[in-house]
Amino acid sequence: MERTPIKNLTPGREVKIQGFVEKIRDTRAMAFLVVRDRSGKVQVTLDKTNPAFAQLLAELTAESVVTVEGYVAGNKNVKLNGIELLPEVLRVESVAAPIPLTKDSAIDVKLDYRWLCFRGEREQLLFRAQTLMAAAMRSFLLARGFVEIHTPKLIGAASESGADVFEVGYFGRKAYLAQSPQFYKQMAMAGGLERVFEVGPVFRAEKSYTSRHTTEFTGFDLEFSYIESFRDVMRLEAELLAHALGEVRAQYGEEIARLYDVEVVVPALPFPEIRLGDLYAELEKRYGYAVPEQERGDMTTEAEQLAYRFSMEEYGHEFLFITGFAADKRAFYHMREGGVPQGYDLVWRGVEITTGAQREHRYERLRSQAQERGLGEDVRFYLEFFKYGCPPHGGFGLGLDRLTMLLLNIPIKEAMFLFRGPNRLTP
Ligand code: AMO
Repeated sequence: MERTPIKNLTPGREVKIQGFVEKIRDTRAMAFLVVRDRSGKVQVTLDKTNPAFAQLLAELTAESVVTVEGYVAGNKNVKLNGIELLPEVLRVESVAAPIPLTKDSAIDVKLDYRWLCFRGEREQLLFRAQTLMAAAMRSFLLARGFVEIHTPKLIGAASESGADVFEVGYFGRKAYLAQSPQFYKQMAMAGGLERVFEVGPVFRAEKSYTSRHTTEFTGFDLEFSYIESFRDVMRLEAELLAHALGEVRAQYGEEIARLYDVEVVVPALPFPEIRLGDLYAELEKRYGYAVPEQERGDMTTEAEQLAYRFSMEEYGHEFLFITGFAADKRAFYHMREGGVPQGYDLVWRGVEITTGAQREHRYERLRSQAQERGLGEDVRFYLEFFKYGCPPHGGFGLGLDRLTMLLLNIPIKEAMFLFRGPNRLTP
């Protein structure tokens, strides 16, 4: 018999279901199981006068995996959807040892047994919402002529800065794990692909212990050619996010509100924008926040959080673009005009989710901006990309895990399939 998803069960049919045993209530004559698969739950009612069932029940534990074949009956007394499954066959596929987790277990214990957390309703929703969000972003870009690329993660030289890079042995020499597909996205522009994106792993050897840093995350990166300014990049990103959040709200908005107590807000276009200097002036005036002098050209963590408050108060908007960073705080490849990097950060609900920019595509200028940073040998191969003609272009990098974490208002450790941090390499 073919397996039926539990949510499709209707009274009056013979079916086969398979899933985890969520609950066992054992009485003298009868036993009641709640069986759960990814689609739903159903009560299985066992008559213990059947000796085969009585024997199986003796060994059955919570979270064991079972196959049940039987008849679906309507029963008004059953709280769970008013139906019960009356089995003819009950087979225990796998007996579960006692579950080493409770709702209140410490986060590190939960991470040790991450797969058991996946069985919960919240986590199942997380993966469905994240899948939809990424799929919506992908289809938005495909509709606009973007192609998806897959760039190497093992590289011969550090990509962004040289700091925060993981070194690995590579047949007797050194290789590094890619910190960003940045150089290769730009190589695609020099190659005339015009519009590319990539969804892939990004590695950062940062010893950060915060709720939003991880040493390996999934980057959603894109790059496109023939832009007139970095505002074209900002506009595309705002449209992309509004589209993705629209889809998530339509399909999962209610469930997210019920299980995570967060409203999915579809952001209005265009997103508000403020220059960094003006933002600091506002934060000081409104909230008495004085940024440390040496941080003035960049965003601090406190400033990100306050920027959310400011954005809600001033624009009624959860997103805020910040522009006008100091050149020495930004990557060497950002185009500059009058010394100002032509790029931005995007903050959502108080956390940076994106860095984006128009890139310097003119070989001589790019070379001298690299030299300023003392980058020589490491970027030689990259500079080559710009020698033989390259369109003006720009793009951004978006952290998918941060997006999920902010969507559901949870720490990044709980927003990822498996978190990686300075102290965590397992499971
Ligand atoms: P950046 O270094 O700002 O820019 O990274 C882009 C986005 O990636 C996410 N992110 C992280 N997420 C979790 N843990 C981390 N340790 C972490 N570090 C970064 C954030 C961040 O905004 N090449 C540029 C992008 C570009 O200009 O296209 C870059 O990598 O969401």
